[in-house]
Amino acid sequence: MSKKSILHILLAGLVCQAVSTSAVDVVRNGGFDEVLVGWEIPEALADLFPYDAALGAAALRPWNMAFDYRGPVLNQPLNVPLKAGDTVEVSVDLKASWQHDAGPRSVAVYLEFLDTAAARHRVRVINPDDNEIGTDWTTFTTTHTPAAGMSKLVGVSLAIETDDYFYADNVKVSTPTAGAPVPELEAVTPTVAYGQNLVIQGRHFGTGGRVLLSGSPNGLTIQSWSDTEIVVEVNDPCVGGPLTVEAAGVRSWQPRRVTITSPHYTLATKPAKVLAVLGQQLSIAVFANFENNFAPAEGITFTVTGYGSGVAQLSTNVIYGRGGTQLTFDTAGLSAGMHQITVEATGGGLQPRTTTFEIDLRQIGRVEMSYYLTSDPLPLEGAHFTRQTSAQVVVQIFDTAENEITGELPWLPMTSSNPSALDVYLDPAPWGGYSLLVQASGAAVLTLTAPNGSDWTASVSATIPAHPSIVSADFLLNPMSNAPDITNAFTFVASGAMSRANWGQISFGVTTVGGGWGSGNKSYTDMFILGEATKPGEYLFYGGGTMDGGSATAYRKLQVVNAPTTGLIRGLVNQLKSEMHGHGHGIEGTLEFYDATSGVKLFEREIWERDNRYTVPHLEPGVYKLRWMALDWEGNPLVEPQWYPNAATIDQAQAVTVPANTVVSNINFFVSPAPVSVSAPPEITEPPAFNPGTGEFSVQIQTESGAVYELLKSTSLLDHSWWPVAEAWGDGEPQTLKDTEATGTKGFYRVIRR
Ligand SMILES: [Ca+2]
Repeated sequence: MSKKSILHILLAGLVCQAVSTSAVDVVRNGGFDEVLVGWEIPEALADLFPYDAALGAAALRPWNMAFDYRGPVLNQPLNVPLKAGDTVEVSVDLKASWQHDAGPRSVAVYLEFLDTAAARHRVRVINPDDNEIGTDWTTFTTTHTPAAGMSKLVGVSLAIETDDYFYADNVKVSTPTAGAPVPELEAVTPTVAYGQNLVIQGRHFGTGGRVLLSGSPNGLTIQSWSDTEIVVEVNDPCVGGPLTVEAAGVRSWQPRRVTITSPHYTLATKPAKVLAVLGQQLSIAVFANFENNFAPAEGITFTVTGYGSGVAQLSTNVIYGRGGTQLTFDTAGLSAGMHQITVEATGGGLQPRTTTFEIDLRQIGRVEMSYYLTSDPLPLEGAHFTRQTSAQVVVQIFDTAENEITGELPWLPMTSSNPSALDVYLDPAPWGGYSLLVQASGAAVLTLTAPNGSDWTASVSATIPAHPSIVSADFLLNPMSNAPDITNAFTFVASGAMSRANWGQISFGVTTVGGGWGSGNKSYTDMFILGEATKPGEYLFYGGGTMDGGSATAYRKLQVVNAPTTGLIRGLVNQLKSEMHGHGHGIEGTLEFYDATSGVKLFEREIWERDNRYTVPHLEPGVYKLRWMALDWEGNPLVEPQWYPNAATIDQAQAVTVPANTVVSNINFFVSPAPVSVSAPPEITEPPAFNPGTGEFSVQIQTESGAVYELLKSTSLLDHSWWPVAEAWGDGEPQTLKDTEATGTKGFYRVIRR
């Protein structure tokens, strides 16, 4: 179906409004001809550039965005007074990437309003079904009538609400009257110590308002305010970050970054918001980044508040260095709804800091279980199988409001009442899932259990012919140890002579060391050893063959345990920014083991996981000091190495005793990008500007004495490769930075201050 030129009218309702023919489009650079001028990239995406140079449009999921990011991608502040009866026309062109799969509703356009009591309200005005968006551009429009009491339209934003790939262009917001200008920042003191003044220069600041750093006015005292300059004194507990001026409720765009040079710390949680179901246990990382040699002897102490009848437990209440603590939160006792949990920290003679995370707690309303043998799903309830096989089981979980929430939840356990006939295998990897192993004739009830004990069942049965079938399939050793010198055997016996045998294992690295046919080719034995340091767990093997009358395959689970003469440690590597490694939640690096007494490095283990949990099995018992070293694709350190726990040096590290036949848990790391020297933070002083190949490019900047400025060029904003084309030493005067060789292809320019 062609999706070109389809005009989608959403939310129009039945109320007909006379829309003024002189409606004015109040969006600046809605077609992205000037790249992202006028648009603000949210702080959470500060490292990204949501723009597609080839399309000349906004990329709502840039390639390096964290897989799990949901929220605004581009915001534009507006300043449009409204009167009763005014309507707002909104229009946007949307396009799907070839990579997208038709999900629910991935793209949303929000308007932000200010009411007469100065409270802000976000309203989702466009949110089409993904099926309505093609790989060609489609225009979506709506006419929105603001709720009663809205006095001003203060923003428009483009948001991505699934993990899918979309583009947006030609954003238009038309109102009966033209808007007034929004505050614009031109120069901001980049670094400041507590007790000092910050000078903000720009335009359209009006006569008063607020200054926000990292979204908070705390610790900021306005000294003077004019239309073009604001002076504000900065004190604890201000933590720096992106600076926004809010004049009469209207915010500036393109925040400038301010760094606090006094010793202090910042708090953050990850995740900041989590969707969970009743009774679920959550693991939240609480980060405390110590800055500028902040090193209180007594450490900083955490308390958790606001959780009602939930149960909160911290892995440690006090930390002494840059890092964090792990919050385990049991939602048992909480009711469905939104819950805001606050973590407060005190210490170091500073005012307390708080950080919050939100739990969107849902009740499961309905579960749908189906299975695939071929390409079409069939209901699991009542399923009857007539041959030995493995069927993929798909579980879909819906809340009481019928929203599907499966993808947000961990795998729920599923058990079988009769595993010798019909067994269940769960591959616990994020991309894994359930398999129903049809082994023998019989009936079973499969039970899926929710964290609060609610369960859902499906009755399944099988009638397996005596022939062709696999009459037995067994391991010599089950469970088996992960010691590298143990040989195990998997033998399967068929109901008749096999002309061909098939065997193997799923998601598992084993090495075959021999094997062969049994008498009359009715059985086959595979001798194997495990890969080095195989993790304990359940692994799935299969064995089968072709016989007279057809073929049959049996599936069996092998239980691998840690060798009892060795130890095992487990933990989490928490990364404040998940895009740090470019693959979502995953972790990649080495865990280094040092002799706790001599400090000599003994060995290291490479860790590569699709989520942030790691397991190091088969460890020689000992007393170690441990260091996490994260590496990028080329093996370069990406984050500060960290000693356990939260330590910068081996002397500050704690010894970890690893006994034999014991699991040592909660060896957690909290890593942040290596801190930049505060005396010379590179700062983007001019946001990227586009030069369409006119042959010359120059920009004038106001310089500061002693600072060094560079004009950088890039041919594509997608790969983040910028190179210097001009340099200037600041002298307190305006200076011009010029690309004298801008005769080639079109490019992008920005100015940074070193
Ligand atoms: Ca465009």
